[in-house]
Amino acid sequence: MARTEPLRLHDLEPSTEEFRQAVIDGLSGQPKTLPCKFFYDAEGSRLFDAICELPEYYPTRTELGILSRNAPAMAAAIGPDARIVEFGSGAGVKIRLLLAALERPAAYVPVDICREHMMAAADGLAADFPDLRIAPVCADYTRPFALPSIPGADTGVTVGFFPGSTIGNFSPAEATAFLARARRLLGRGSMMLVGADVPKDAGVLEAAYDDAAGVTAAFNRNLLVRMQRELGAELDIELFRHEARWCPRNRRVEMHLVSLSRQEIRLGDRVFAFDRGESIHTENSYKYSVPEFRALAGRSGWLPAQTWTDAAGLFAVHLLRS
Ligand code: AVI
Repeated sequence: MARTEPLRLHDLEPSTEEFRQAVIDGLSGQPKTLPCKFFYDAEGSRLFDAICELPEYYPTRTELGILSRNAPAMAAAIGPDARIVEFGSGAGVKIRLLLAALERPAAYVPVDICREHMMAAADGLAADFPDLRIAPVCADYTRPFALPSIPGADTGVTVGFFPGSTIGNFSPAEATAFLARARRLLGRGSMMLVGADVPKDAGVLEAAYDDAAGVTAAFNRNLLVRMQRELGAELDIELFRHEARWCPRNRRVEMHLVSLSRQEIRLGDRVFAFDRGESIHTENSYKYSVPEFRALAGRSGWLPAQTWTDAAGLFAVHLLRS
């Protein structure tokens, strides 16, 4: 199929109003929180791509290694004419390894919260895979959404692709609910490939989330930049410090913005007071051993079929069958 039309976008990007409400809700609570999905405006997506290149941030290169070594086995398990739905498609680097190995992939549906970033990646893929039907959906995939119908791409299996250990940014209960929802969305006979980071040494984990070049700190503080620019919030970014903490009890890395002094953030007629040392909890990144993740997938109705890891067991990619 030669491409003649520009890509048609299904657009459900969160509104500024939704961001404002999330900030009001999150800063009114105790402890203060902000949802990590708001990291990903154009600048946040650019910073995240830079994080993926950092020496300390092992998940991306480790997962890329697993995918490149095992893409033929994954493609054999999936079969021909597959439709791939990628949740949080971002820069679209990993999907290329899978698409290149698959036999006649029929369609690709990237789903991402950042329209600009996703469309740039989808345009690049369209140029490199001219026979692939690409139907981008700009949506918050933590909320229900519908898949676009793609004429001519309905003979093979539908496969959800969720790499990068983004599943770890949900709580275990949310992750179970998300996987169950994805199973219903993808339909009968579907499969899912999920990347999940594995617990390891605290020093390795904390360095991965607090790199020497300060890119992750800028990524975290970009939430404050967005609050100023998009919501007109009055705050002093310099008075917040980035912190990453490995919490072994919860098996998660937490990211925080810690207030360096007693201060206030003003948003319209709302005032949010901070004590010195008080933080905004901005992200959790849960880590799962292979058996822990397979058990979680099982609780959401999937059958864990195969798992691929690297030699050091730093990261795992799981194939689930419905
Ligand atoms: C997108 N997600 C899987 C990343 C992670 O590792 O939890 C987000 C991230 N936060 C800081 N560095 C990377």
